[in-house]
Amino acid sequence: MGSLDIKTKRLSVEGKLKDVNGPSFSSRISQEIKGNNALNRPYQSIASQVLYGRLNDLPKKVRHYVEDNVKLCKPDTIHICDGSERENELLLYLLQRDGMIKPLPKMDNCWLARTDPKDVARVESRTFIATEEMRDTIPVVKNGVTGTLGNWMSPEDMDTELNMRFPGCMKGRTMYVIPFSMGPVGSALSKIGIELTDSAYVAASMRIMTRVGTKVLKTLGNGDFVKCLHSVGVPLPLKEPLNNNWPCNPKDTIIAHLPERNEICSFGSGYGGNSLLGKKCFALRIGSILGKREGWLAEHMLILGIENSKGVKKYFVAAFPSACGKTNLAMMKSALPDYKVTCVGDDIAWMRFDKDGKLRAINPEAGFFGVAPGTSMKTNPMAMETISRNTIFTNVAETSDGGVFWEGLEGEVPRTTKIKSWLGVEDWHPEQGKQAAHPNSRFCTPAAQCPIMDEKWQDPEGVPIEAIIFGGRRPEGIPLVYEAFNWQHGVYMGASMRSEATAAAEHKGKVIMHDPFAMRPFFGYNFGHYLKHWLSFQDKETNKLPKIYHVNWFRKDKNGRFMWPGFGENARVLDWIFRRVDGEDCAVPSAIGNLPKKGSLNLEGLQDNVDMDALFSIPKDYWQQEVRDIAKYFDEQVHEDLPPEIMKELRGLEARVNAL
Ligand code: GTP
Ligand code: SPV
Ligand code: MN
Repeated sequence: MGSLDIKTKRLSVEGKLKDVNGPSFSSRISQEIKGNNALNRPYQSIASQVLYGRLNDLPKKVRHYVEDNVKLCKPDTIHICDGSERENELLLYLLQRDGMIKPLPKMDNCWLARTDPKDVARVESRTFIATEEMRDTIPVVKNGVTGTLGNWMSPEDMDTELNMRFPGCMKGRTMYVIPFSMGPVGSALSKIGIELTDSAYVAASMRIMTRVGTKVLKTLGNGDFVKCLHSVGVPLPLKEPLNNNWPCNPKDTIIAHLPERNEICSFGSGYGGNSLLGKKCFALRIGSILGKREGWLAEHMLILGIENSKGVKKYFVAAFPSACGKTNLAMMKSALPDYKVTCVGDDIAWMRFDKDGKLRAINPEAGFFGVAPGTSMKTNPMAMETISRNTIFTNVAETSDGGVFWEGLEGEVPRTTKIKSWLGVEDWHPEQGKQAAHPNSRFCTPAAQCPIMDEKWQDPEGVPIEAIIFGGRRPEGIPLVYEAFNWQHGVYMGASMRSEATAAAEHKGKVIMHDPFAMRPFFGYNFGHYLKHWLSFQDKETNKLPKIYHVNWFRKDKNGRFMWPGFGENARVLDWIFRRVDGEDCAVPSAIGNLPKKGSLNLEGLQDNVDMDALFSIPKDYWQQEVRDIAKYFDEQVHEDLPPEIMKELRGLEARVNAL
């Protein structure tokens, strides 16, 4: 229990039996390179390098993984994380000593890190999945088209790439050994990973984002774990000076997943999803593969509880692309006094149908790595309270009185305070035309500090899900909310999601991108097979399938202003969904799905002047173009791997839109 016992199970969706827990990259290398003394050192010789923790306390498999990688990466010293407070103090001390963080005296145990400006977001173009069969990882695209649903490499080519990077990459540095659990320690739904990293910033952040420490090792015993190797890729002594004391190697960055070996190897970036390997790499990419194999779902979704004044409570999940509102919805302060929202998770959901056919979800994480800009007492007071202590901020601006600043906080800092921008510009003013904080600047903060954490947020059984919500940034054409006719139509809605690009990855500009299920950067396997997996849940009669919705908080008017106030006011949409799930007759069919009946959206007390007709309009031309774009996307990108059910849904939509 708690560990990964997947040795003999199938990996390939197409049905080939494969060894899914093969030797790690480092152990293969050490077997291959004969006659290299350093690599052939006996295991015992690394014990003297351990400065913190005891090698002998590690389960044998973990010890071997550490030993192999010490030989490969050649760190000077080793620190085995125990999760204690003493350890946290040590990490923070070392990070300050090295100039990677500084204290924020206005706040309580809060810290500011400024990165090299070249290392500020996930790097999708350098993120790969290596499997024997390309088709296990990505759909075969139409002739002449460049695939956009993930990057594949053969395991042999990947070995070559890794071999050019990892040998000796930790010279002069400390290797941190981080045993972590995704999900409550010991829960049957949880999984364990071991991250080896040469970044103390990663070690300190992983302690916040996941459950780290000795307890995890006890639960693991001699079970299998996801092997997570990370290096900033800057051995010492330095060849050139660092920028902001932030080691990184953008030129050689690679984020590699080897699902057949249960392994992640990430090189060159210290930031976010590139380096905190429990998050996107494990909980989504490797997680979705495990989910396909074992009959569950790993999704880029928040989980929230919503309770009405009669004490009736429901749980919803929602998938929005990166920087499109998950954290905000997950901990919203409802503008409707009749409702209370509680937070289970803000980014990732692991879900499975239980034996009674109820869909249950856990949040595999223990912290929030949330977008800072836009967060304020007005938009997200719960997040503001959460981040007031024990928080690591990265790439935000700082105030002269030792606090933080970013776009959106203009009304909450005294005018007399001076602001230093994330790039170090001392007397920053908006008139200078540059942003104070990087648009992907973030806070890393313990979930337990959020004042509205749900009482069941750590329940090993998970919470029962009654609605699934999809959404994105759609400036045009897409109504505030609509409901799928049924599960299959809902799966189509997820598949056809699109959204404006954001700063969470390297994409430039505000182009509208396809982002099916908000998972485009996070699919661990072929998107066509993923759709088949989602559709398969409707085949089991005992499954109580949640209703599925699409929302859009981001529609704009002619003047480029948001038509809907958003944030706490989104409770009005949750209320309508709540009542629909309860069976209330408050919807009317339209070409694209069920819309709220006139007057059924509770607008009582809404201060803003909202043009509801415009907000819910379904422009025929726009939707005809939408159907053409999606048909082209499916044809080119998913091609023969597109399940016929999805094409049928698209054709149905096309006919209904043409009849508008
Ligand atoms: P990731 O952590 O990247 O997965 O992002 P996320 O989906 O959690 O997005 P988050 O809630 O952090 O919101 C991203 C940005 O969108 C922030 O700047 C928010 O202020 C803004 N935002 C969130 N909800 C709303 C809304 O309802 N309306 C408007 N206009 N903006 C919103
Ligand atoms: C996202 O990009 O969806 C995030 C931030 O949640 S990161 O952890 O960098 O992936
Ligand atoms: Mn995210």
